Amino acid sequence: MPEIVWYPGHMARAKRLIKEALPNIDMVIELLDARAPISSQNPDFKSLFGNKPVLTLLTKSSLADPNATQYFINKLRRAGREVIAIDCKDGKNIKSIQTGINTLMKEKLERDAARGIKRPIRAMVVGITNVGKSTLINTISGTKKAVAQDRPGVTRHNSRISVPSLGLELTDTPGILWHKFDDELVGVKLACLGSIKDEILDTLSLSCRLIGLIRGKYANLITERFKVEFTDDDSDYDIFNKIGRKRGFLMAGGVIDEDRCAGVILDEFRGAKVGRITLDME
Ligand SMILES: Nc1nc2c(ncn2[C@@H]2O[C@H](COP(=O)(O)OP(=O)(O)OP(=O)(O)O)[C@@H](O)[C@H]2O)c(=O)[nH]1
Ligand SMILES: [Mg+2]
Repeated sequence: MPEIVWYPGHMARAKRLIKEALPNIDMVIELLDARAPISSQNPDFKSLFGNKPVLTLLTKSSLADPNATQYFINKLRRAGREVIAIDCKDGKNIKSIQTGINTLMKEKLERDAARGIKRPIRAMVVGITNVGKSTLINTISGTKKAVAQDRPGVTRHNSRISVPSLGLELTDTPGILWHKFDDELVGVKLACLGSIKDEILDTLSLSCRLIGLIRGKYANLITERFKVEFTDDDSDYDIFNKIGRKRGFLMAGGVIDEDRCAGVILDEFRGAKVGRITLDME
């Protein structure tokens, strides 16, 4: 698979904007995609956020394998992290976010109360592109102030949204990736999730890599969704071809329309039509 050019210039700028805003925030809300809670974690995180309290939210949890989500929650909690699995589409655990924030900010809230001060908690929402930062802010604030769309790189500037009823001031930030993936599989997984622009990807290779990632643990979901049978002897591309034929994605001469088939496989995975699948596995 050709190298993915995933670090457009605007991300360096976005990272700078985040750094500049940090002194004026009380805490960080870190969003990880529940379908890849390890791969969607920014390795520069510690150096970026230093000692700020961090609430970690696993987003889009209705799309992820619930057993895997529980596994990763336990793992992150054992590492001392405050973590909640949420979903903005079905509202799962949205109310618990406030509790998580208050737990982390307990000392500040008590200090302010003792002094008779009432100040909002200033939280910055960060995470990779397309993980759901703007959607979360809209969900918490009950507004549509943050622009949210199903493509990466929608938010380009920091913006502050006040939620006086909850005593919160939320900062939406542009999604950032990091400069180099130590493991190229991380890049592949983030691309499968839709966090890297499809235009810069070879979707045929990507959809075959996706099949490769999920065929072991979730072979039954591939069979059920696409009505194809396969064995260990089939390559990922063989399975791709079977899916294309079954769906009738054929061009003149009976050749598979690979672009169309790849697009459909990626779309149906991203929309969890194939099932609830987590790409990080341990
Ligand atoms: N199913 C599901 N979809 C979600 C959830 N949160 C966000 N989405 C979808 O994910 C897509 C991206 O959401 P955004 O809120 O724009 O993501 P973002 O992190 O702000 O993205 P950038 O600004 O590009 O970095 C949209 O199509 C949302 O509807 C969720 O909890 N569940
Ligand atoms: Mg956004």
